[in-house]
Amino acid sequence: MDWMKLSKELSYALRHAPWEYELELDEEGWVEIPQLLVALHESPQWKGVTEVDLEQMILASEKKRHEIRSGRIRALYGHSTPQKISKTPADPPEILYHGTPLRSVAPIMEQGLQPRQRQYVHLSADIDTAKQVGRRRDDQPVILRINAAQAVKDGLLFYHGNENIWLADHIPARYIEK
Ligand code: HQG
Repeated sequence: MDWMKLSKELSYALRHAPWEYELELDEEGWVEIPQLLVALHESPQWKGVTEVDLEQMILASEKKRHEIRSGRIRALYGHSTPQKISKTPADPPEILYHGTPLRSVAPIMEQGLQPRQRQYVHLSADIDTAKQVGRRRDDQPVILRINAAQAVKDGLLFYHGNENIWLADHIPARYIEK
C-alpha cells in the first residue's frame, strides 16, 4: 500500500474537507474509524484499507500527522475547516521557530504571524523542523525566533501539535526576532 498517498488523502479528509467523505469532525477533530473506512472504501484504490493499515501508515510517516485513539482518528494539526478545532493550551519550549520565505518576513514583522488559510499558526520546536517547513516554499527560508516564554507570560496561548510542532492563534510581531 502507498502509505504516503493514503496519508495525503487522510490529511485532506481530516484537515480540509471532511464533508466530501460524509464525515463530521467532532470538536477535537476526531472521526470514528469505521465511518472513515466506509468513505475510503468507495474509492477503488482504497477498497481494502483496514484500521491496521491506518496504524501502519502513521508508523511509516516521518512526521506524526495523525493520531488514533479508542477507535477514532484525527489530524494533529493543519486544519482549515470552518469550525475551529479545539486544542488544550500547553506550555511550549521557551523559544520556538518558524521557517518562511524571505518575501514573507517584512509583512510578518509588521502584522505578526497569522494563521492564513489554516486555523492556527504553526511553529517548530527546533531549527531543523523550521527549515524543513520553510523549504516547502523557498530553497533558503528565513528562520524566525519566537520568544514563547515572554508570550506565555503575557497571556498568549500555545497548543501542542506533535513533538515538533506547536500551534498558536496569532503571534504579534513583538515576540518575533529575525
Ligand atoms: C506565512 C506542513 C505574510 C507563513 C508544514 C507561511 C507545517 C505570513 C504561510 C504545517 C504571515 C502559511 C504548516 C503574514 C504567516 N504575512 N505571510 N503576516 N503570517 N505567513 O502552510 O507554517 O507536511 O499555512 O510564514 O510542514 O508553512 O502538511 O503554514 O509561510 O508543519 O504535515 O504564511 O504544514 O505540514 O503557510 O506550515 P502554511 P506553515 P504537513
